[in-house]
Amino acid sequence: MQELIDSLAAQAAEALAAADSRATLSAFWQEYLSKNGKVAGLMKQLRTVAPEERPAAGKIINECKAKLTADYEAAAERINAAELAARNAAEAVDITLPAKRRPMGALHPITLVKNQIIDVFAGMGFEVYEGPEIEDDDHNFTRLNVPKNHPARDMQDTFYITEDILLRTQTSPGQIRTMDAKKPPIKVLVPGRVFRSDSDATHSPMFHQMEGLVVDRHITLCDLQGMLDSFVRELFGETAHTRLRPSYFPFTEPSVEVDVSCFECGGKGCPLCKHTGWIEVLGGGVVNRKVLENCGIDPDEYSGIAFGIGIERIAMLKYGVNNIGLLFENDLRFLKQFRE
Ligand code: 2NL
Repeated sequence: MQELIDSLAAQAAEALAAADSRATLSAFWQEYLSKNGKVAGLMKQLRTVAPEERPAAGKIINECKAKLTADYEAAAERINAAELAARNAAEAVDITLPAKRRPMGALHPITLVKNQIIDVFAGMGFEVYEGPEIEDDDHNFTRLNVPKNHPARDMQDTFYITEDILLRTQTSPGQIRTMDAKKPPIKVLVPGRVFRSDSDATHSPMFHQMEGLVVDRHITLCDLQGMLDSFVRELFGETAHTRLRPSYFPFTEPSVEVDVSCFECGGKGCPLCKHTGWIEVLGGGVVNRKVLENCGIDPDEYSGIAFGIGIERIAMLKYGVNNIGLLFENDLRFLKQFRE
């Protein structure tokens, strides 16, 4: 019996030393330590041993089993550690490798120009307000002194939703709402989408406008030109300056068209300025007394100036775009040129 046990112990020790994976270890356990394994087999053979020797032999088998179990557990720990180390080595990430570059989006040229204009006027102390795109006739026309039979109200220009509700044709109703909400001094900039039934190379039925309004005591047309002079210097360069030409809008009196000295040729004449040296950039004027009255502001105490800028027009001039459609097609070959 002792010989059998010694031989089994030696055999088992060899098998365990050779075990190098979970699979071979599991096979070892099946062969030696399971219910039908070789150690259990030895126990069954105890019957063949003389009764007086059985307790001693049983004790030796139990000791052998305990030692094999302990050795098995030590081997399991060794193999698990080795497998973990191998996995860590295989899955290691080289953090010194350069990162993959992801393509970055960019702001649309209209947004770029809108932000540039807001930055300039924010620097002069303007707040920004965005009004609704769907307006009523009262805010879009009546309060702005656009009379009932004025051509601007014509069905050809305005998108009506009902007889009284329409898509705003300019952002001025936003300034009317500002004057309703607060007392002078007012310095507000209203950017946003506007809508007119008009479409060709330089007109789109939806376009973006930026209107500005200042209402305070002693505001004059000179304030408008001074403000716009510093605006065009920031947007078009240090040598840019403005020229006012008389014009007409129902909501301003006097009204002006504002030209900027050509930033392409400096005023000598070129195709961009059609050889005049000047480029029309916006319209404005002194707020009509009737508009102030319509907003509950006393025109004998306060006066105001206002202007309206077409954002697409500025973007086209600045970036040399000759067809407004390019700004709305969202062709990436066009848009990628504006990545800052
Ligand atoms: C243009 C230029 C303009 C205004 C907009 C305005 C707004 C209020 C009062 C007075 Cl609340 N005026 N806005 C003034 C002059 C010109 O836009 O070319 N518009 C057709």
